[in-house]
Amino acid sequence: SDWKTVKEYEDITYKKRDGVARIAFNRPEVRNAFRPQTLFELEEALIDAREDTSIGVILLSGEGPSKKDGGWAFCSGGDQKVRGKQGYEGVDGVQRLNVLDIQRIIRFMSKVVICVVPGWAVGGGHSLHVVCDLTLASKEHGIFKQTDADVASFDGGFGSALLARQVGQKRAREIFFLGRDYSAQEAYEMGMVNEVVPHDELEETAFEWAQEILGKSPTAIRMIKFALNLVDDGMVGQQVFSGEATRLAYMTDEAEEGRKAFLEKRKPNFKKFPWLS
Ligand code: 1HA
Repeated sequence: SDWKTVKEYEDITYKKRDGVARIAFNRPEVRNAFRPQTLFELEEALIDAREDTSIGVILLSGEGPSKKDGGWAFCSGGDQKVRGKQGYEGVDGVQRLNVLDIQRIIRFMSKVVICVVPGWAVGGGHSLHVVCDLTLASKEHGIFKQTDADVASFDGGFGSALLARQVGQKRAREIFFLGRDYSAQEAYEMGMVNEVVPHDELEETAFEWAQEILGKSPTAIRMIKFALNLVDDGMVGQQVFSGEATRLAYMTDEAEEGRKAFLEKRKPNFKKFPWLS
């Protein structure tokens, strides 16, 4: 089947096809920089995809190329034109750092998020790629760059600490302290990109990766994602992982007895359930 647009937005595109959701930044003239509105739209789409039980994989990408100069981008981070003293200013006049909400949704989502990088992944856009479960990048146009220290910003959370888990401490410091450009191939060699793909094949390859994942056990994929997060996510990691354990426990006869007993206003009878060794 073909991609079906879920909803028309101003700053993003959002489509679904065969168990896959594709959400893409759509401000190619500014290298897909985000403003608060972009992130509110992204949040709504991500939550819609998360709540849709027919969707197992989300592709996060950037539309392009720019009509101005033909440049490609995944995302160039916060829109510096709307940056104020307390964050990025929305049309409501409120200044926010709401990309952090997006990072948490991706990190704690019970589905796989694949970052599809057709061009620049820069600043807060670089950090979004870091927090996604997998990254596929365009061989010709993919460029990774962490400009935070150039514009006096810093992602001291997943954007840096998780990056160090992926590429090692020395490389993470180099990426942040020098802010150089790294090709898709260099990013692959550092361990922060899963595959370098010819530009023309990037979208189809991402869809194929998604289809391969969709052939797996949803429970196993969820448990592994949250298990891999757990060690770095502290008590929230435990909460998220344990939530899945609770879900599995709910599926047992033992849990059923507990629920039934309450509703039937009687004492639960757990006698038939063994104290496993
Ligand atoms: O670190 C955080 C946060 C940390 C904690 C909590 C929240 C956070 C939220 C956000 C961020 C950040 O994202 S800070 C980092 C912000 N981003 C940047 O510093 C990247 C700025 N852009 C660039 O370095 C370059 O534009 C580029 C490497 C992405 C692309 O270079 P290129 O290909 O040479 O294109 P360029 O001509 O520079 O850009 C094309 C157009 O896009 C320009 O506009 P024009 O002159 O045509 O009018 C350019 O101004 C615009 N543009 C690019 N990036 C941004 C942007 N406009 C606004 N904001 C941008 N980020």
